Amino acid sequence: MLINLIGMPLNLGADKLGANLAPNVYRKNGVLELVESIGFEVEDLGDIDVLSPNEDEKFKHHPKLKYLDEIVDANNKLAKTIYNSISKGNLPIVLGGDHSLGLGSIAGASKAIKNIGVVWIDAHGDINTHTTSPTGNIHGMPLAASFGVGHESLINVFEKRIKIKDENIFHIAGRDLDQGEIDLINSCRGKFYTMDIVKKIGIEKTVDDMLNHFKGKVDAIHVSFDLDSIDSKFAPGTGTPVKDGLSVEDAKYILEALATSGMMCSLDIVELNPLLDQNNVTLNIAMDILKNTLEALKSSLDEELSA
Ligand SMILES: [Mn+2]
Repeated sequence: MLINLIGMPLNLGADKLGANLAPNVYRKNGVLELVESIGFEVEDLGDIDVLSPNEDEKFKHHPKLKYLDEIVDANNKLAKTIYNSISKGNLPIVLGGDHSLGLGSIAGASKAIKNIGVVWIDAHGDINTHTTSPTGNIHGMPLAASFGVGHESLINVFEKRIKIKDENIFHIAGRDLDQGEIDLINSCRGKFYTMDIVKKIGIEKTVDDMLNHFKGKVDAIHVSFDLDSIDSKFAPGTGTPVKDGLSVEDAKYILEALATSGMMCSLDIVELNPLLDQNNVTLNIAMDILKNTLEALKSSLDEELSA
Protein backbone atom coordinates (compact mmCIF):
# COMPACT_ATOMS: atom_id res chain seq x y z
CA MET A 1 0.00 0.00 0.00
CA LEU A 2 1.29 3.42 -0.96
CA ILE A 3 0.96 6.17 1.61
CA ASN A 4 0.41 9.73 0.40
CA LEU A 5 1.49 12.45 2.79
CA ILE A 6 -0.30 15.74 2.22
CA GLY A 7 0.73 18.94 3.98
CA MET A 8 -2.07 21.37 4.80
CA PRO A 9 -0.38 24.59 6.00
CA LEU A 10 -3.64 26.11 7.14
CA ASN A 11 -4.14 28.31 10.19
CA LEU A 12 -6.97 30.57 8.97
CA GLY A 13 -9.59 28.36 10.60
CA ALA A 14 -7.93 28.77 13.99
CA ASP A 15 -7.16 32.46 13.45
CA LYS A 16 -3.85 31.94 15.24
CA LEU A 17 -0.30 31.71 13.91
CA GLY A 18 1.49 28.40 14.11
CA ALA A 19 -0.52 25.47 12.76
CA ASN A 20 0.44 26.55 9.23
CA LEU A 21 4.08 25.76 10.09
CA ALA A 22 3.39 22.19 11.19
CA PRO A 23 3.63 20.30 7.85
CA ASN A 24 7.24 21.33 7.36
CA VAL A 25 8.08 20.65 10.98
CA TYR A 26 6.87 17.07 10.46
CA ARG A 27 9.01 16.77 7.34
CA LYS A 28 12.13 18.25 8.96
CA ASN A 29 11.72 15.75 11.77
CA GLY A 30 11.66 12.81 9.41
CA VAL A 31 8.02 11.89 8.85
CA LEU A 32 8.74 10.43 5.40
CA GLU A 33 11.60 8.33 6.74
CA LEU A 34 9.37 7.20 9.60
CA VAL A 35 6.70 5.89 7.23
CA GLU A 36 9.32 4.19 5.05
CA SER A 37 10.99 2.57 8.05
CA ILE A 38 7.76 0.73 8.83
CA GLY A 39 7.82 -0.82 5.38
CA PHE A 40 5.41 1.31 3.41
CA GLU A 41 6.08 3.04 0.15
CA VAL A 42 5.50 6.74 0.63
CA GLU A 43 4.91 9.62 -1.72
CA ASP A 44 4.86 13.17 -0.40
CA LEU A 45 2.30 15.12 -2.42
CA GLY A 46 3.62 18.39 -1.00
CA ASP A 47 1.57 21.17 0.49
CA ILE A 48 -1.89 22.25 -0.54
CA ASP A 49 -1.71 25.85 -1.74
CA VAL A 50 -3.35 28.10 0.87
CA LEU A 51 -4.07 31.76 0.06
CA SER A 52 -2.67 34.45 2.38
CA PRO A 53 -5.37 37.07 2.95
CA ASN A 54 -4.78 40.25 4.94
CA GLU A 55 -5.79 39.99 8.58
CA ASP A 56 -7.98 43.08 8.38
CA GLU A 57 -10.05 41.33 5.71
CA LYS A 58 -10.93 38.25 7.77
CA PHE A 59 -14.65 39.11 7.77
CA LYS A 60 -14.67 40.23 4.13
CA HIS A 61 -16.79 37.30 2.92
CA HIS A 62 -19.08 36.77 5.91
CA PRO A 63 -19.55 38.76 9.15
CA LYS A 64 -19.41 35.62 11.33
CA LEU A 65 -17.07 33.32 9.42
CA LYS A 66 -13.42 34.30 9.38
CA TYR A 67 -11.58 33.80 6.09
CA LEU A 68 -14.54 31.92 4.61
CA ASP A 69 -13.55 32.01 0.93
CA GLU A 70 -9.90 31.21 1.55
CA ILE A 71 -10.78 28.22 3.72
CA VAL A 72 -13.26 26.92 1.15
CA ASP A 73 -10.65 27.36 -1.58
CA ALA A 74 -7.98 25.41 0.31
CA ASN A 75 -10.45 22.65 1.16
CA ASN A 76 -11.61 22.29 -2.44
CA LYS A 77 -8.00 21.62 -3.37
CA LEU A 78 -7.47 19.22 -0.46
CA ALA A 79 -10.66 17.31 -1.30
CA LYS A 80 -9.51 16.76 -4.87
CA THR A 81 -6.13 15.47 -3.66
CA ILE A 82 -7.74 13.10 -1.14
CA TYR A 83 -10.23 11.85 -3.73
CA ASN A 84 -7.43 11.09 -6.21
CA SER A 85 -5.33 9.35 -3.57
CA ILE A 86 -8.10 7.04 -2.34
CA SER A 87 -9.25 6.35 -5.91
CA LYS A 88 -5.79 5.02 -6.72
CA GLY A 89 -5.95 2.67 -3.74
CA ASN A 90 -3.54 4.74 -1.65
CA LEU A 91 -3.89 5.84 1.97
CA PRO A 92 -3.81 9.64 2.28
CA ILE A 93 -2.52 11.11 5.54
CA VAL A 94 -3.08 14.82 5.99
CA LEU A 95 -0.57 16.65 8.16
CA GLY A 96 -2.30 19.78 9.46
CA GLY A 97 -2.85 22.47 9.86
CA ASP A 98 -5.95 23.55 11.72
CA HIS A 99 -9.01 21.33 11.87
CA SER A 100 -11.03 23.22 9.28
CA LEU A 101 -9.17 20.91 6.90
CA GLY A 102 -11.60 18.19 7.95
CA LEU A 103 -14.04 19.76 5.50
CA GLY A 104 -11.81 18.88 2.57
CA SER A 105 -10.71 15.49 3.85
CA ILE A 106 -14.26 14.29 4.38
CA ALA A 107 -15.45 15.80 1.09
CA GLY A 108 -12.71 13.99 -0.83
CA ALA A 109 -13.08 10.68 1.00
CA SER A 110 -16.86 10.70 0.66
CA LYS A 111 -16.61 11.16 -3.09
CA ALA A 112 -14.24 8.22 -3.40
CA ILE A 113 -16.28 5.98 -1.08
CA LYS A 114 -20.06 6.11 -1.12
CA ASN A 115 -20.93 5.46 2.48
CA ILE A 116 -18.24 6.58 4.89
CA GLY A 117 -18.08 6.79 8.62
CA VAL A 118 -16.08 9.44 10.45
CA VAL A 119 -14.24 9.07 13.74
CA TRP A 120 -13.47 12.50 15.15
CA ILE A 121 -11.11 12.49 18.12
CA ASP A 122 -11.09 15.94 19.68
CA ALA A 123 -11.44 17.96 22.90
CA HIS A 124 -13.92 20.15 21.04
CA GLY A 125 -17.13 19.26 19.28
CA ASP A 126 -16.25 21.00 16.03
CA ILE A 127 -19.98 21.13 15.40
CA ASN A 128 -20.51 24.85 15.76
CA THR A 129 -22.06 26.95 13.01
CA HIS A 130 -21.88 30.66 12.20
CA THR A 131 -24.95 31.10 14.38
CA THR A 132 -23.61 29.24 17.44
CA SER A 133 -19.84 29.86 17.33
CA PRO A 134 -18.57 32.29 19.96
CA THR A 135 -15.48 33.07 17.83
CA GLY A 136 -16.30 32.69 14.13
CA ASN A 137 -13.30 30.38 13.79
CA ILE A 138 -14.14 27.78 11.15
CA HIS A 139 -11.98 25.06 12.77
CA GLY A 140 -14.86 24.68 15.25
CA MET A 141 -17.37 23.91 12.48
CA PRO A 142 -16.16 21.23 10.04
CA LEU A 143 -17.93 18.23 11.53
CA ALA A 144 -21.34 19.95 11.57
CA ALA A 145 -20.92 21.17 8.01
CA SER A 146 -19.99 17.66 6.88
CA PHE A 147 -23.33 16.31 8.03
CA GLY A 148 -25.21 19.25 6.57
CA VAL A 149 -25.51 21.75 9.42
CA GLY A 150 -24.13 25.28 9.05
CA HIS A 151 -23.30 27.72 6.30
CA GLU A 152 -23.95 26.45 2.77
CA SER A 153 -20.45 27.40 1.58
CA LEU A 154 -19.00 25.00 4.16
CA ILE A 155 -21.59 22.27 3.57
CA ASN A 156 -20.99 22.42 -0.17
CA VAL A 157 -17.18 22.29 -0.21
CA PHE A 158 -15.98 20.39 -3.31
CA GLU A 159 -19.45 19.02 -4.16
CA LYS A 160 -22.89 20.45 -3.65
CA ARG A 161 -24.29 17.80 -1.31
CA ILE A 162 -24.20 16.58 2.26
CA LYS A 163 -21.09 14.44 2.74
CA ILE A 164 -21.95 12.11 5.63
CA LYS A 165 -24.97 10.83 7.49
CA ASP A 166 -25.07 12.10 11.06
CA GLU A 167 -25.55 8.55 12.33
CA ASN A 168 -22.14 7.65 10.82
CA ILE A 169 -20.21 9.88 13.22
CA PHE A 170 -18.35 8.67 16.27
CA HIS A 171 -16.78 11.48 18.29
CA ILE A 172 -14.36 10.77 21.14
CA ALA A 173 -12.76 12.89 23.91
CA GLY A 174 -15.04 15.96 23.88
CA ARG A 175 -14.76 18.06 27.04
CA ASP A 176 -14.97 21.68 25.92
CA LEU A 177 -18.36 21.93 24.25
CA ASP A 178 -20.32 25.12 23.59
CA GLN A 179 -24.05 25.24 24.38
CA GLY A 180 -25.03 25.27 20.70
CA GLU A 181 -22.94 22.15 20.22
CA ILE A 182 -24.56 20.36 23.14
CA ASP A 183 -27.97 21.13 21.64
CA LEU A 184 -26.89 19.72 18.29
CA ILE A 185 -25.39 16.61 19.89
CA ASN A 186 -28.74 15.95 21.54
CA SER A 187 -30.57 16.08 18.21
CA CYS A 188 -27.94 14.20 16.21
CA ARG A 189 -27.90 10.41 15.70
CA GLY A 190 -24.11 10.22 15.84
CA LYS A 191 -22.31 9.05 18.96
CA PHE A 192 -20.44 11.50 21.15
CA TYR A 193 -18.30 9.78 23.75
CA THR A 194 -17.15 12.70 25.89
CA MET A 195 -14.24 12.33 28.31
CA ASP A 196 -16.78 11.86 31.09
CA ILE A 197 -18.14 8.81 29.28
CA VAL A 198 -14.67 7.50 28.34
CA LYS A 199 -13.53 7.76 31.97
CA LYS A 200 -16.68 6.07 33.20
CA ILE A 201 -16.70 3.07 30.84
CA GLY A 202 -12.97 2.84 30.05
CA ILE A 203 -11.04 3.05 26.80
CA GLU A 204 -11.53 -0.64 25.87
CA LYS A 205 -15.32 -0.38 25.98
CA THR A 206 -15.16 2.95 24.12
CA VAL A 207 -13.22 1.34 21.29
CA ASP A 208 -15.49 -1.73 21.24
CA ASP A 209 -18.52 0.51 20.98
CA MET A 210 -16.86 2.50 18.19
CA LEU A 211 -16.12 -0.58 16.11
CA ASN A 212 -19.58 -2.03 16.73
CA HIS A 213 -21.19 1.27 15.78
CA PHE A 214 -19.75 0.99 12.27
CA LYS A 215 -19.93 -2.77 11.76
CA GLY A 216 -21.90 -3.55 8.61
CA LYS A 217 -22.99 0.08 8.33
CA VAL A 218 -20.27 1.86 6.38
CA ASP A 219 -17.83 1.02 3.59
CA ALA A 220 -14.83 2.76 5.16
CA ILE A 221 -13.88 5.18 7.91
CA HIS A 222 -12.18 8.55 7.74
CA VAL A 223 -10.23 9.22 10.94
CA SER A 224 -9.70 12.81 12.02
CA PHE A 225 -7.32 13.06 14.96
CA ASP A 226 -6.93 16.38 16.75
CA LEU A 227 -3.90 16.48 19.04
CA ASP A 228 -5.92 18.50 21.57
CA SER A 229 -7.84 15.30 22.34
CA ILE A 230 -4.78 14.44 24.43
CA ASP A 231 -4.55 15.96 27.87
CA SER A 232 -2.85 19.37 27.70
CA LYS A 233 -0.39 18.35 30.39
CA PHE A 234 1.11 15.90 27.88
CA ALA A 235 0.46 17.77 24.61
CA PRO A 236 0.71 21.54 25.13
CA GLY A 237 1.59 22.39 21.52
CA THR A 238 -1.90 22.81 20.08
CA GLY A 239 -3.93 25.94 19.34
CA THR A 240 -6.61 25.32 21.95
CA PRO A 241 -5.30 22.88 24.61
CA VAL A 242 -7.74 21.44 27.17
CA LYS A 243 -6.92 19.54 30.35
CA ASP A 244 -8.35 16.19 31.49
CA GLY A 245 -8.08 14.52 28.10
CA LEU A 246 -6.86 11.23 26.70
CA SER A 247 -3.50 9.79 27.65
CA VAL A 248 -1.08 9.14 24.82
CA GLU A 249 -1.67 5.41 25.33
CA ASP A 250 -5.44 5.90 24.99
CA ALA A 251 -4.98 7.74 21.72
CA LYS A 252 -2.67 5.04 20.41
CA TYR A 253 -5.17 2.37 21.37
CA ILE A 254 -8.01 4.06 19.47
CA LEU A 255 -5.99 4.60 16.30
CA GLU A 256 -4.46 1.13 16.45
CA ALA A 257 -7.94 -0.38 16.56
CA LEU A 258 -9.00 1.67 13.56
CA ALA A 259 -5.86 0.73 11.62
CA THR A 260 -6.33 -2.99 12.24
CA SER A 261 -10.08 -2.85 11.54
CA GLY A 262 -9.30 -2.74 7.83
CA MET A 263 -11.76 0.15 7.54
CA MET A 264 -9.52 3.23 7.67
CA CYS A 265 -9.47 4.98 4.26
CA SER A 266 -7.82 8.25 5.25
CA LEU A 267 -6.33 9.99 8.27
CA ASP A 268 -5.89 13.59 9.42
CA ILE A 269 -3.46 14.60 12.16
CA VAL A 270 -4.27 18.18 13.02
CA GLU A 271 -3.63 21.22 15.19
CA LEU A 272 0.05 20.79 15.95
CA ASN A 273 1.20 24.33 16.71
CA PRO A 274 5.01 24.41 16.73
CA LEU A 275 5.00 27.96 18.18
CA LEU A 276 3.22 26.73 21.30
CA ASP A 277 5.05 23.43 21.65
CA GLN A 278 7.61 22.86 24.40
CA ASN A 279 10.82 21.09 23.33
CA ASN A 280 8.91 19.30 20.53
CA VAL A 281 7.00 17.19 23.05
CA THR A 282 3.71 17.45 21.12
CA LEU A 283 5.45 16.88 17.79
CA ASN A 284 7.05 13.75 19.23
CA ILE A 285 3.69 12.51 20.49
CA ALA A 286 2.19 13.00 17.02
CA MET A 287 5.08 11.12 15.40
CA ASP A 288 4.87 8.34 17.99
CA ILE A 289 1.13 7.92 17.44
CA LEU A 290 1.58 7.88 13.67
CA LYS A 291 4.32 5.27 13.99
CA ASN A 292 2.19 3.06 16.21
CA THR A 293 -0.83 3.39 13.90
CA LEU A 294 1.13 2.48 10.78
CA GLU A 295 2.91 -0.41 12.47
CA ALA A 296 -0.49 -1.82 13.41
CA LEU A 297 -1.72 -1.31 9.85
CA LYS A 298 1.39 -2.99 8.44
CA SER A 299 1.04 -6.06 10.66
CA SER A 300 -2.63 -6.48 9.81
CA LEU A 301 -1.92 -6.18 6.06
CA ASP A 302 0.93 -8.71 6.36
CA GLU A 303 -1.34 -11.11 8.24
CA GLU A 304 -3.99 -10.76 5.55
CA LEU A 305 -1.41 -11.63 2.88
CA SER A 306 -0.16 -14.73 4.68
CA ALA A 307 -3.68 -15.94 5.52
MN1 LIG B 1 -10.69 19.93 16.22
